[in-house]
Amino acid sequence: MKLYLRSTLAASAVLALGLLNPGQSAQAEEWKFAIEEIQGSVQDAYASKFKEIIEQKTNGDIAVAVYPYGTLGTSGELTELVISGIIQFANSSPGHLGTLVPEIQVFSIPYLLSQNDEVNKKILTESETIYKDLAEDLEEKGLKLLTMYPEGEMVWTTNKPIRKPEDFKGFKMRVMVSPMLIEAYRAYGADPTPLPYAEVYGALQLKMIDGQVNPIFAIEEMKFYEVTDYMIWSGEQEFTTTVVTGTDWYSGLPEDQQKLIQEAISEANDYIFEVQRQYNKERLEKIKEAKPGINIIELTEEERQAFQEKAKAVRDKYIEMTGEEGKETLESLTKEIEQAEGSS
Ligand code: 6CS
Repeated sequence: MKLYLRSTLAASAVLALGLLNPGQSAQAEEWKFAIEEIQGSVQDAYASKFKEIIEQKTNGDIAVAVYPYGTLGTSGELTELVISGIIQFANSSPGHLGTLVPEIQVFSIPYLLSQNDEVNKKILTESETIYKDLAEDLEEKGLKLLTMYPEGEMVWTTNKPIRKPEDFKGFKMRVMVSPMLIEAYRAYGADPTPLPYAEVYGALQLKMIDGQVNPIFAIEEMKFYEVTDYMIWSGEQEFTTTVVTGTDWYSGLPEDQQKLIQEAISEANDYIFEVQRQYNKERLEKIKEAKPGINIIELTEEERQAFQEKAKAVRDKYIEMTGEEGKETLESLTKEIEQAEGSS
């Protein structure tokens, strides 16, 4: 186990792990799975399903403890704990992983993934670009990529209507801590403000930022709708996440346990695609009930095109940041998406 930790917060998570044992039997081996979201979220549904499958398949010989957001640290710190082998699994979303693995930010390029859910499902579970090229990039940092899945379309929640790039002038838009996302909102003409997830509500309330972007289920459970007046669908992006484990830990496992993990990942994947769809649908109704005055705006095709046009520059920025290898990743992923769209 690598014991070097880059942040003191991550080190304090180690202490928290000692104190926060969610109570498994003393005999059971325990695998720890940290998520970037709170209980009741899409990531929680996935991790809970994974837990259920592992515990059932091993008759409880292996227990999985799920640690929700807020118990062990920020997204970046969770990734660090996985690399160090202190915890075994974590969600690590591209929007946060970009400072460590710049190539993964391909998923932060607006209007890259399809508008067709089935196409995205196929890409996120089978793409060679993801499971060969990007997986190698992660491997170099000590992370084994187990899977990727979508969590729903990103929706802007704002304090004013945004219908065209000019409306973003002087607008402080909160983004995840990713250089690509900063470039994306800069390209739209906004003033991007990277902040950790836990600070978004307070920053909106105190008017330090003017808006944020996330899938509907998150807007509901994090109560962002309480402190913003508009929900705007721009069609720019699907929120995606990865599930990672530590390369050192995983490669030290017996083959049957590696197989068990792969099976549980695949079963949990089948489950989550439907669950995230349902969560996003139901939570929109909850938001409308809780705040009937919320303004719902769906940008027209023409309005979306203006943002799409601006987003073209973001592809060049990605290549600038990642070089020849990133260029190949972007091209091969784009080709795979087009092919999947053609045969859907
Ligand atoms: O906006 C964020 O930072 C977060 N959004 C979601 C939906 N999940 C995790 C992530 O940290």
